[in-house]
Amino acid sequence: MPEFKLPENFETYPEARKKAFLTMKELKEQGRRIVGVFCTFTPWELILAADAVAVVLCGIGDDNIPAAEVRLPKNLCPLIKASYGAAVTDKCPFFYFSDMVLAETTCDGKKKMYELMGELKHCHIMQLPPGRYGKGALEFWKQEVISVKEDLEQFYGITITEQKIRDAIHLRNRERKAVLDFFEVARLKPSPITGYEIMTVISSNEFSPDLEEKIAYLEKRTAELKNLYEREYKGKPSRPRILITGCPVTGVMDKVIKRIEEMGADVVGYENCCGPREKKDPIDETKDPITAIAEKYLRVNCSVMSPNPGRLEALGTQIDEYQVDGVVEVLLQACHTFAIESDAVKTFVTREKNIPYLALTTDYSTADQGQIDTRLNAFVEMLQ
Ligand code: BJ8
Repeated sequence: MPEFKLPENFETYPEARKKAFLTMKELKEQGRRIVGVFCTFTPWELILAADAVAVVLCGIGDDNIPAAEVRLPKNLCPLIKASYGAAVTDKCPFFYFSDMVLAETTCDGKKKMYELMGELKHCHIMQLPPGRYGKGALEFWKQEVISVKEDLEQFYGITITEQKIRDAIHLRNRERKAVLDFFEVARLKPSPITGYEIMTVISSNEFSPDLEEKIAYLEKRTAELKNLYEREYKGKPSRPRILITGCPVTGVMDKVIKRIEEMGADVVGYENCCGPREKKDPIDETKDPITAIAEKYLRVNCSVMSPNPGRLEALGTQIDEYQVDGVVEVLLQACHTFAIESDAVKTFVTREKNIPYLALTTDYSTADQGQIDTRLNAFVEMLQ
């Protein structure tokens, strides 16, 4: 069995991170392939078809940001700085043990950061077309999907067969359904699970190398929660129900999500990449698999796409389905695409859906916690 070294400063790491390092080390020692990813546009099916495990590399803490700011500007999105900082300091077990990184040209900050990350590890960068409706966008993107397949084959010295891709699509569609059903438990009123717990379950399962195990766990948990609702929640009054939209929130869970729930409201849904955004949209299993993969990922409703009307449609559906009373938009500092879209989101939420909206611009530090608390408190009070 091959031996893989831990980083030199391993002993200084907090317990949770040590545990994650040891799990990843074990995977490597079992001979598993590991590919780091960042974004919802990434075709995970190809990674699965290469018999590799996909691990998410998005940084969620502010401890490695100073190391990132040695080369990156201070006024950059905290997600980008935290991701690069964790990689460059060897503090992210998922980056450390990844064989390669599968990245994408979404926002300008990320795509330029990947150039620096490429100095540390092989980064395959998918070129995303700037819009999904442009002439030739799908054909261009399809070629990018093919180039991912070819790079995985070359990097690992393997052949990815069409059958392997079809099997991966089928398994991932089943996983999507299990994750979606779990998210949708919070459509029950009152919700038998907090938004904080939802995200804890989703993110702790994200790195599960065994998708069958993950699906089984989520199905069991969903059934348990539905039973719990029937026994203890049904017919009881509901607290105000809040939907989160905007940038990914895994780096501000304690700062925003936990605080909303401590103040007396329930976070029932996420209209962002932490939520069911892409889970609602399975890959067509009847088509040529590469075309089906390209079509599916080009439909992701991210603000980096121009125009991006699908996001408002999805937001409207989620507001109705989850019986939402108010929307909180989380904008990570210096995220221009979501910040610009927030004006349209506010107008849609307040004028078309007739419910209150609050935008919070924040980063991964705790410096603005007092200010965030004041604004959230006023918002929750207004809903009560
Ligand atoms: S599909 S949301 S995961 S790009 S890094 S855009 S917050 S400035 S993360 Fe994203 Fe893919 Fe879109 Fe989803 Fe803004 Fe920060 Fe850029 Fe970000």
